Amino acid sequence: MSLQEIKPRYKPYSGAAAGWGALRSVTHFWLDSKQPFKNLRALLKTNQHGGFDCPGCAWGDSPEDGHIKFCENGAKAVNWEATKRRVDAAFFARYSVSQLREQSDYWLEYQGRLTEPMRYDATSDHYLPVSWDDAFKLIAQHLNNLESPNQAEFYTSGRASNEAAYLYQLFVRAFGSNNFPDCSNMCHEASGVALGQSVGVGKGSVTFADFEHSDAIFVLGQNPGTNHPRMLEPLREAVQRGAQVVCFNPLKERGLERFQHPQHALEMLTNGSEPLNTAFFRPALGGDLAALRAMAKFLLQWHREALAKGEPAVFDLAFIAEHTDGVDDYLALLDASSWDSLVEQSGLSLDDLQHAALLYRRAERVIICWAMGITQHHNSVATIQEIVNLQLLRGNLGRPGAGLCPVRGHSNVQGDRTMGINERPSTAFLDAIEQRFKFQVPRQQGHNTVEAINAMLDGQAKVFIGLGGNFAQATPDSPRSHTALSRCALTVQISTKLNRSHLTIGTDALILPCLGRTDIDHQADGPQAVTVEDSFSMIHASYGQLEPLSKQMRSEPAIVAGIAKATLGERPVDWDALIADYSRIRMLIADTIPGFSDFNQRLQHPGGFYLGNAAAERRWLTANQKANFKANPLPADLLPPQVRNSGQTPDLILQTLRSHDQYNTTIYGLDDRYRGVKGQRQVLFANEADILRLGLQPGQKVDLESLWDDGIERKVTGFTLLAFDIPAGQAAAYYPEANPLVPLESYGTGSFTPTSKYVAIRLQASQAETRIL
Ligand SMILES: Nc1nc2c(c(=O)[nH]1)N[C@H]1C(S)=C(S)[C@@H](COP(=O)(O)OP(=O)(O)OC[C@H]3O[C@@H](n4cnc5c(=O)[nH]c(N)nc54)[C@H](O)[C@@H]3O)O[C@H]1N2
Ligand SMILES: Nc1nc2c(c(=O)[nH]1)N[C@H]1C(S)=C(S)[C@@H](COP(=O)(O)OP(=O)(O)OC[C@H]3O[C@@H](n4cnc5c(=O)[nH]c(N)nc54)[C@H](O)[C@@H]3O)O[C@H]1N2
Ligand SMILES: [Mo]
Repeated sequence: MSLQEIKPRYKPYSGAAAGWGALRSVTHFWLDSKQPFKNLRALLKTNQHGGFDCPGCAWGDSPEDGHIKFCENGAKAVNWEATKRRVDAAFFARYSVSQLREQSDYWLEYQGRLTEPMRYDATSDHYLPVSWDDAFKLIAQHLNNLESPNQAEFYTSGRASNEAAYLYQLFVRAFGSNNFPDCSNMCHEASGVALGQSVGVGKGSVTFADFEHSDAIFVLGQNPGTNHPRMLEPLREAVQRGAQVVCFNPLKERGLERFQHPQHALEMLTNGSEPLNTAFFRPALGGDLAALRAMAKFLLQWHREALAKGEPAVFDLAFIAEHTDGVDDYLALLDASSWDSLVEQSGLSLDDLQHAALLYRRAERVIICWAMGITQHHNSVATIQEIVNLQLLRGNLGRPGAGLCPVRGHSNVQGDRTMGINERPSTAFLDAIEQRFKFQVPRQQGHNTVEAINAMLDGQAKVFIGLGGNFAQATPDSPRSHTALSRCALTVQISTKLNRSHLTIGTDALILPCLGRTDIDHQADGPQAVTVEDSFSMIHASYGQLEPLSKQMRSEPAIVAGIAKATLGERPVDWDALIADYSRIRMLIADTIPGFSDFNQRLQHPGGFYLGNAAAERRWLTANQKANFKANPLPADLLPPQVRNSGQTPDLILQTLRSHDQYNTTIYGLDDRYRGVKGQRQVLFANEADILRLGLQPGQKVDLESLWDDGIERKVTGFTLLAFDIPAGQAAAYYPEANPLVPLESYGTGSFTPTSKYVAIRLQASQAETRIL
């Protein structure tokens, strides 16, 4: 894709997911990288032993090596990173920061790789080159001048390797803070919180092999065709061997309906495609808690009927008795829930709910998968605990082919948490760090993303350091998070590509260019590997394959070590020695984090090693050493009181989601193939009946305003209305364009995750010119 103007178009897509469309799209990105042959060689090393871990999603791999293990969107991610285009000193001399701010997110990242450290110069409004030493000194000066270490925020995005993340947390804790806002706070935080309370481990319990043994795979609030394309293969295989794939999604996402295998020539040529889902339910936004509860209520009814007739129990009574706590309260809650309330809140008919329950009951081994459609809601923790409740009733946890599968986003977001990127670390973790490194670790809870934004807005936090990511665009309430960053004394971005966070800056600002997954990481003792953890708790090594574009780029661990050494000196470790050979970092990890003993040796094993999961072994690391049924009340109303108190009634409830041509805030192109959208991103998907009810027309431009009772106006303008197959009362728009609408205070109970999938909005015919930023 070159950055040409494409005429906006919209025409529903009739093809299957993957297949020819995917092949065409990949070829574009390949050629556009300016080094197609090198990248092809690199691509063949994706997710292979001795190759690199795909910088795309966190889906795991089949343990068998040999066959090709990348997908269309993984190929896009690789070609996007491994481009020959450079954003160097000459680029920053050409454009002032104000000029760059006028460009779209798409344009900014498209310009290429950041190749040398830069410091903002307010007088000229340009970034100017700075030496690495001066950059590190500047950071150290700012940090050491703070009144308290808690006046700095240390953000992490989920691509950082285990080695980088471990050093980062060690440095920040030695500096004296637990302020670790991270992308996980906006992503699967609710899964970690809910699973931790329910079953004692905040991670998925299944591995790749479980998908081969499952009788039913439920996919809730996830769009794997775009966001985890490699997951389509096990789903397809499951359907082929007669297992059920049951989807809960308000949108009929193409990847969940039909899938074509790009490596099966016959299927491609004959246009044959596998119908993927065997049942598709379209709940209300945020309606999954009620839907899951209704399924459990049906199971309870059938269980009682079976016992009355002397038939085998529906529940796994032995499992419940031996392993769980709280079942009585939970069953009482099911009895107390009215069918009417469950139907109303789920947005599904009683027949549908019964059908879903029946599919669930008929399967002996069930895996439930979920992603952002579940986690980015007000009641996400309760919803995930309801997933667990359902699974506990039938003992669908800790046996082959059954379990819990929160499908993670960023390729190492799970590993970063394991390494201690956590604003609320466990006492055991802090004790281990304290004992190993002999310094007093901070015990005070740190800031998550929402708290970090508030601290910067209040002027409490003065330094922001971002280890990857795009804080300015990924966070909610964009104008406020932009103000938050701009109130800092210093903002530092450790990045591969230019984005809006480099233009949303404090008084002092630095850009520190780092190596990506595909780059060879040369250090004193030779090229280094890093490690990552996937959604199935598999740890494996990643070796960059391509010569870095510039000698001035540094690896993430080296940058973190450079900042640490300038700030703390040789305390608490010899930072340079660790960087010369990362196996020394892994030895420290092995000393302090459970499950990593003999880390360096076990890494040699093809496919890596499994970290283990106590819940999968039916060992419960909860306070009462049981798996807990959690009897969370159904919310009285899905609409939060702050919306009701705004005095206005919403026209629609909006979810913000990803197009096929983006990776979070990275926009690869302006198309969303499976939803039929071309050349545009400022669109609002809505039901045609709703469009007409509101006195508007499909194709018309509208302004969107969100409702909250704090008097702040939250608005985006010039969105094109697209009549779409979406349930009445709902709307969808792309993230990050719609982020200004998400109130900072609108977050999930117990998770602090912004409710990106539940925003109450009003629509108005637009006066504004469309402007894509
Ligand atoms: N190519 C590509 N891959 C990616 C990413 C990317 O941007 N691009 N991002 C990565 C990251 S960080 C993440 S977290 C994952 C995200 O992966 P997904 O969670 O698949 O991402 P979203 O686009 O947010 O899609 C959410 C899905 O949930 C549905 N949904 C919304 N609300 C509800 C609801 O209330 N109930 C139900 N049942 N469904 C609902 C939406 O219709 C949509 O299909 O993907 C990762 N992989
Ligand atoms: N409204 C709304 N908001 C959301 C979401 C939503 O669904 N709706 N989703 C949320 C979710 S799930 C997530 S995970 C967050 C994502 O939030 P982030 O992780 O902060 O955002 P990304 O867009 O993934 O970050 C992209 C940038 O990362 C840098 N980068 C890429 N690769 C590397 C690397 O290897 N190293 C380093 N150091 N930098 C690198 C590049 O400079 C690139 O511009 O957004 C959240 N925000
Ligand atoms: Mo994510």
